[in-house]
This record gives sequence, structure tokens and C-alpha cells, in this order.
Amino acid sequence: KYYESQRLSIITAPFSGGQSRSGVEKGPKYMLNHGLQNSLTKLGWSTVITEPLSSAILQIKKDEMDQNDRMGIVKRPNLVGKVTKLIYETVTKSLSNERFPLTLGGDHSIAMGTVSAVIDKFPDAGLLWIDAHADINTLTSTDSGNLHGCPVSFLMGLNDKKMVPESMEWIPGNLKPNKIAYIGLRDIDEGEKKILKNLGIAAFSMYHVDRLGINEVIEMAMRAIHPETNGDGPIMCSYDVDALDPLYVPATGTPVRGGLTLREGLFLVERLAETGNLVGLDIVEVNPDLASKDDHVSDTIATSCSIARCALGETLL
Ligand code: NNH
Ligand code: MN
Ligand code: MN
Ligand code: MN
Repeated sequence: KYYESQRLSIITAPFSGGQSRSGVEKGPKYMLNHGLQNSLTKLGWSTVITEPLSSAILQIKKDEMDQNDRMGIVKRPNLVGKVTKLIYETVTKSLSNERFPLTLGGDHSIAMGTVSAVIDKFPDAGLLWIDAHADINTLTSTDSGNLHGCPVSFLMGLNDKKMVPESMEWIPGNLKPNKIAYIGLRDIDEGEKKILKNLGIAAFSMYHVDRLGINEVIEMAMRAIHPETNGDGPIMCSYDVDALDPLYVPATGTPVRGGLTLREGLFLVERLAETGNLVGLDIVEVNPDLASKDDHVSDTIATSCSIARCALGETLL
């Protein structure tokens, strides 16, 4: 239904400032070196690569700003605000050129840019947030001060206007609480549980995957974000690879045991591809530096590239 001309933009987001473990900025390079562009081209997508951030410049900025760029315990709000705005502008441009935005992270703070841009373009889009974590902490609820744990609260405009740093004021806050559904949750902070409950947000944890099966969970998630049309409508998917079990994705910043199997994780995006409703995809939190065994990096990269290929139609007949 969307992108019938199969135009695609691979947007690199080599950013690590939303959390504290370096290496996650190497995710895009590793996925591209794995041959991702070529394999998507073979699926029929005419693909361009867009690089909104220069990692060299970014590193300098990060070093410069690290000391002073703090708001209480919140780390690097200025840098995160600036970087996510660049990503927002690039995704917006890609969408105005009728190109599907596939954004490769980087940490999950980059979704502040990608999701905002997709909802600007498709105001009725629903968001599927595939993650072990809910990433809905606010500036006041966060215990870690890492902004990759907060993107959803900014996307929804949940933060007190007086507290939002100037660099993050650009975020439109265009995501409504009834337009998101989570899949894969298993490590949620107490403050986040309250927010999810108060706002009545659709959240499918690993418990639900076990109880209902992944097929029923994805159907319920699609119906939750598009209730009037029985699940039919544009879908943005922000995929944190830590949703998968660390068996398949060991090289990620905050692995949590008991995650999705490889097939469950791929089935999810295969189903989205089948609907023809997918309008954007992020793949985030791939950190090649966090490997303790030789095959950890190759396993993680292979899995992450499979997510992209399956979401873009590889396994459809
Ligand atoms: N909830 C924790 C925090 O806010 C962990 C977030 N870590 C993630 N999220 N990897 O996907 O810091
Ligand atoms: Mn995340
Ligand atoms: Mn996560
Ligand atoms: Mn926690």
C-alpha cells in the first residue's frame, strides 16, 4: 500500500550519547559491512544511504559537552536534542522523497527523531515499540539519567515544559498514548509502570507472548493502534534488538534474559511486511564492542540485518 515504487533510504545514526556504553555508534557500519544495502537491493528496493551525523564531529562534541551537558542526573540533553533533530530532518526529507526510512542506530534516543518525522507525515500512524524496556521514563522518573530510556515520554510530550531543555523543544510530541503498543517487555522501571497504567498504554510483555503466542500478540498490537479499522493502518516500528533473547543478540548494551526467540522476532516483522502497512523502521542498540566471545558480534549483526530484510519483504512469497 505504501512505497509501492520500492524506494528506500538507509539512514545511519551512529550515536551513543543517550546512554553510557561506547560502541553502539558502530552499529550502522557493521550492518552495512554485512552487505545490508546489497541484500535490500536484491529484494527490489532502490536504496540510497544517508548519513545525517558525522561520527567524528559527534565524538568531539561529545567530549566537549560531556562535562557541562547535564540536567541534574540527565546526561547530555543538549547533545541528544541536537542529534535527534538532525535525524528528524533527514527522515522528514526521506519521507518527502517517498523513500521508506530505515534508520540504523545507535542508541534508542534516536527514535525521538525518527518517530516524530514519521507521524508528521502519517498523522494516523501507530507505533510498535519492540523492546525489553518501555523507554518511557520522564526527566523526573529516570533513575539512570540515560535519555535512551526516555524517548517515548518526549514523543508523547509527557515532560513538564518548564523542564525540557531548549535543544529538545523541537520535539513535536505528536504521539498519542493510544497510538503505541509495546511487544517484548520484561524490564520496566517502577515509575514507568505507573505511566503505562495511568495512560492505559497497550503493553505486551514476554508473559503475553508465552501465554498467547507471538501471532496473536502482533494482531492484538495492530488492533490496539488501529482500533477503528481492525488493525489496518500505517505502522512505524522502532525495534530495539534487546527485545530478542541475548542468545541471538549478545552484543547490546542492556541484555535481559528470557526474550523473544529468533523466529518470534523475525515473524513479527514478516507479519508487518505482509500487511503492506509498514511506513518506517528503526533498528537500534547494536553494540559490536560488547562481545565477550568471538561469534557474539557476527551473531548480533546477522540477526539485526535479518530484521531489516524480513521487514522489507525477504521472506514473503
Ligand atoms: N529503563 C532503564 C533506563 O531508563 C533502561 C533503559 N535501557 C534500554 N532501553 N536499553 O531500551 O535507563
Ligand atoms: Mn530501547
Ligand atoms: Mn531495550
Ligand atoms: Mn531498570
